[in-house]
Amino acid sequence: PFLHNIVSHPEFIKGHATVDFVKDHPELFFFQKRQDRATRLLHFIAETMVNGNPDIKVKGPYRALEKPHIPAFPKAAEYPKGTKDLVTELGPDAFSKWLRQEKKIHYTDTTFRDAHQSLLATRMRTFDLMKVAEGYAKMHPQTFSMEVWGGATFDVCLRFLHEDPWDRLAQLRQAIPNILLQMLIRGSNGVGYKAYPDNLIEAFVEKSWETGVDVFRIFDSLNWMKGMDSCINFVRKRTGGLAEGSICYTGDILDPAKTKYNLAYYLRLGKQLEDAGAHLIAIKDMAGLLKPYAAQVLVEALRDTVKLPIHLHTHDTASVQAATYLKAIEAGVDVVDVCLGSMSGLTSQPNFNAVVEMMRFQERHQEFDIKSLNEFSNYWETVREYYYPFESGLKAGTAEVYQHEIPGGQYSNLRPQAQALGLGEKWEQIKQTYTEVNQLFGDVIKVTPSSKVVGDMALYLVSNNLTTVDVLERGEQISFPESVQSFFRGDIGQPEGGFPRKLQKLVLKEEQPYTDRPNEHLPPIDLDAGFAMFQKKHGLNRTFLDFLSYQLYPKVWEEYRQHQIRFGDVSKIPTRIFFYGMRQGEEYIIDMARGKSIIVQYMSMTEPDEDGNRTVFFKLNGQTRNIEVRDET
Ligand code: 3PY
Ligand code: ZN
Repeated sequence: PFLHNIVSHPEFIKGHATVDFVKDHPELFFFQKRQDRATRLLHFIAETMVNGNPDIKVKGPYRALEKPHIPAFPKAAEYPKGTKDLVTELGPDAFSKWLRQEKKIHYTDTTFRDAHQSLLATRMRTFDLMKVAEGYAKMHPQTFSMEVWGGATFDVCLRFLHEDPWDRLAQLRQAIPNILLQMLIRGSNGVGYKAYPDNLIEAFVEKSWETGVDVFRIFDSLNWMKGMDSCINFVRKRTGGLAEGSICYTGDILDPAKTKYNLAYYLRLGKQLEDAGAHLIAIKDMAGLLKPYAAQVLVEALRDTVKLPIHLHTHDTASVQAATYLKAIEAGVDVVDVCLGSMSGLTSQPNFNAVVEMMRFQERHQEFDIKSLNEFSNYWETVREYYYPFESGLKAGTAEVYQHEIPGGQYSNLRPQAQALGLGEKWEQIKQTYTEVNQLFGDVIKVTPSSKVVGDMALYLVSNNLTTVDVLERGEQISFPESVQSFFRGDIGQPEGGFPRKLQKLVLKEEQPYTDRPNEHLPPIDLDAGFAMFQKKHGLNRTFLDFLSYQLYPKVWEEYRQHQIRFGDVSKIPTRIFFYGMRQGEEYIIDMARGKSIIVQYMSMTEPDEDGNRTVFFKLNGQTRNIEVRDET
């Protein structure tokens, strides 16, 4: 391996290797330990069985989990042509014009991203997505796009699922070559919670496109154009994809008492996004506040103001958002975001299957094979059970959302966060405080990361028995949460109407805020040199995509890498085993790579010995294997 490391080194290939070459490159001595992949996976399973999956609080016995039924599709058939083919044929600008004059309503299926982000704390694994990706693409090619990437999925893939988000995207692209794949990107914040250097975002956008993203839904958490401009540009300049500029919707345009975010405000933003080069405009109703009659007014006016197609996104937290879609469709909206029935509703998107049926026999109806669409929904109904520890606990729609305005994607996270802080019983108070913090901050747009700032402040106040009145009266003595300080400094941009001055002073104390782009304060990264250093540290077989993950989430990536070294590619482990381990005698086939599978059977485990270690016995392809695991329970 040493010789191989030398001759495959980029500098060696370029002929730049000098006498000090070996001395200058310690990575040449990193040899991947040849521990076989199967053993590493057995280690992970044994760990899970002895100590439980650290991401869930429950350890078996678990609910009866059935095997999901994979809907039928013609495996040997070619992929029918879809929107991806049309963009390739027409190019993004002409495609945008085509969409704008389409009579039929179009649908984005969010099942693979926002639906599970909003219902199951983003925990859906690649394993379960891949089981139905090809079938869906072959059975439902008239879907406008599938939202499959970005938002919180990037972070959660690495941090909790220990899988590579780029690998997920590449696999999905391969299985879905005909339908547009869509991602959510937080403008200058990428898929993170803070601003990154411009050239990092540029490289990220370019690589996302190369790996499979077609539609980039770009938003800024304060609706600040300066947070979106450059990202729209990167999509236009670096990719052949579509830049979708977002208007984040909050408040209620029909409420005469709410003057800050009124119709004129949203129309101005729509025009600015068009001028900035967007191919589509999204109305991103992240909390589900856009009521039906407001949608009618907004969509009509927006279509009159811009020449671009309008794409409507909502969350069904109040349970009336199908009515919003109906009014929006009547008003001429071009695409709506829905998700398969069993993953829909509440903090997720409206029900795809039901909305398709709602439109049947109407002039804008888009034909779908409803029987098959229902089968896909049934698949997710079974799979969803595997993830029950991540359910938010919300059982029915709630009109409270019109007061607290908590985004759907945050709702399923904030509650466990509160529980983890021992504030589970104060959930009512937290929602109320969230509402008050929003007013204290000057009524801000709340979506990642600004929503996290409001959430952090609400949790901070409740856990310290403080009120918003205390903050204004005794703010000098309060040391505010880091995210709140960062927000008032200007690190995630400028809110509409500016920051409340008095509060800003209380939060920042002597520190000075700034009002220009946070990215202006971040020097560009030397990507070539940085990548070379990264490879030096982590080995030559780390790719540029790994390097990008590392740049976005350094600590999370390093932990992911350690996990991978220890346990291998755990994304291949079936979900039931991944979370809950195996039952005695049970046998499973695990597909490790194309054409390579192993048969694993769990036999038994010993009691802990005097050092606290248990031995777990498996059969691997019929041969007994024992794995020693320390019992930490
Ligand atoms: C995200 O940024 O992850 C969101 O889903 C915002 O709505
Ligand atoms: Zn959303």
